[in-house]
Amino acid sequence: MSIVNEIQKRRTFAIISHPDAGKTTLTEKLLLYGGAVQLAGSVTARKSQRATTSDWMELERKRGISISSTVLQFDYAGYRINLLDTPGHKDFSEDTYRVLTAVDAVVMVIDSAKGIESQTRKLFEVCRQRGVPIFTFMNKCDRPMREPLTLLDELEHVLGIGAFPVNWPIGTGFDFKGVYDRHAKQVHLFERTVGGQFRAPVAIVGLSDPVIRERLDEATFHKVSEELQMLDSAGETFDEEAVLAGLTTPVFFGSGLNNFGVQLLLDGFLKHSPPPKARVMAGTPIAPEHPEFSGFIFKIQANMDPKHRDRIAFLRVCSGKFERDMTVIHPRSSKKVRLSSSHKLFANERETVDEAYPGDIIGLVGHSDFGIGDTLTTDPGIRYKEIPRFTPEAFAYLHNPNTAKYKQFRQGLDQLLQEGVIQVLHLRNATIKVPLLAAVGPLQFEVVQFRLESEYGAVSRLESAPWTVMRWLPPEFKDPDLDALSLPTGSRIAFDMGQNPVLLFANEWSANYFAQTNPKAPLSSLPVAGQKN
Ligand SMILES: Nc1nc2c(ncn2[C@@H]2O[C@H](COP(=O)(O)OP(=O)(O)OP(=O)(O)O)[C@@H](O)[C@H]2O)c(=O)[nH]1
Ligand SMILES: [Mg+2]
Repeated sequence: MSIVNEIQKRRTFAIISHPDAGKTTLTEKLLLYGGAVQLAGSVTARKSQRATTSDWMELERKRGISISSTVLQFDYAGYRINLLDTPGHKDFSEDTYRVLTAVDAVVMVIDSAKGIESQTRKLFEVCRQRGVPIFTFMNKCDRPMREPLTLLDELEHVLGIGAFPVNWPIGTGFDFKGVYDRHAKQVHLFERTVGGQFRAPVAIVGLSDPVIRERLDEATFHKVSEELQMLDSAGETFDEEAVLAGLTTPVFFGSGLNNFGVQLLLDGFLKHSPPPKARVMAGTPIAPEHPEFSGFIFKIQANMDPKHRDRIAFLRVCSGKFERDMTVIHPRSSKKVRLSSSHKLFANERETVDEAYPGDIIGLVGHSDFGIGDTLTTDPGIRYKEIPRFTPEAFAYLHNPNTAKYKQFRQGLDQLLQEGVIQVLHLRNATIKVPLLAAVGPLQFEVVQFRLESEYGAVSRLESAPWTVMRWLPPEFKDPDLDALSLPTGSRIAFDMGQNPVLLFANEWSANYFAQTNPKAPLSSLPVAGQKN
């Protein structure tokens, strides 16, 4: 098959939303349709019992929340799908934002009882800035939900995106009977299956079919007929271009847990979502068909498979063909590297992969030099700059109470630092050398502690640190410049992992006060370009 055909059959997308809207549950059901898992792991009401494919980390299973994004590759209906389930919690959002650089489309999941929540709004903004096409799944229709028209209205007014309902719910809560496919003018009637584990049986009939009339009470039938008439008379047609530009979102209703509407979502998504397109590098588009191989690393994860105890770098292929054992340039180190250990990923399972095409996400094992954001390519002219940087807002000391385990503690911490979701800072003139951790949110510290113990056997103790704001100083500042600063009470000078000077403040006010009183020391909320990292 030619590379063009391979590219055309790739679909690479992330599922995003506010915590608990049902991303992991939906992921599980999508895998079921892809035939990737025989029996979708049931996400039971008792969170402690859940065992989904995508939430494979021990802590994720314990807590019932996603902590780290997961890549799942499978084939369905002639497509090669690379699906990424992302964590919703804002403390883990750095991971989610990085994933958004590696995908060509997203499915935004909304809890239909809650509407658009804060984290969904933030993630949506990032997608809009990147011009990523967005597909919406109104989830949890099996429970009392907001009026569907209100939900559409919210998309348009809160997010400012056009909404085109592809299907429409019939009844809600206990009376949820299925969805109406507006294009095919057919009703998909759903039956509940135990825990939604099997593909839900579907019967397809027209709205005026006696089967429907029998199942619907008069009021629901009239309400749905009226709503559908209203949508039709609004006269909007499905505007493919607006969808691809991220200006309109196709909306699907359903219930992930009960498998209602999941196949309609999957089929509708595949029909209208784009294959991999050109990546812009320093203003120049690099087409996926570009003859040279290129890609970038957007995530690193250690110990995914306890049997292997290694780290995987996740690479998104952007152009050309990847072949195992190929030699590529690693521009950051200016080295040539042979990529011999490449894997296809399915949550924490992996399988050697010999070739990959644009859109694919592959796992590379055994290159400690690789960092997040790095480009790998056979074309020396390509260097992607995709990965966004974040300013830490949570700080804590991490003590090692057990000196006999110092080696495990240090090694574990070093490996987790390579994943890039926490940083370690060094206070200037520190008397004790306890690692000072910095992260986007405090839950990351709990994850570090848990993983240090479960993956490295090192117990640790966390001590909160009194700062909430971190700012970078000009990288050329040396000791005399630092000595000359007049610091507000409670502030400290520290160094990041690239030895760049930073300031830690108790709060915004204190940071602003510093800025006013030290005009010669301009602060930046992100490391200035050209700094070491
Ligand atoms: N009633 C109902 N519950 C659902 C549905 N989909 C998911 N849930 C429940 O919602 C809860 C959260 O589901 P998850 O799939 O873990 O949500 P998530 O979006 O992955 O959460 P994070 O990854 O932590 O952000 C679980 O208890 C699910 O069983 C649905 O369609 N109907
Ligand atoms: Mg999840």
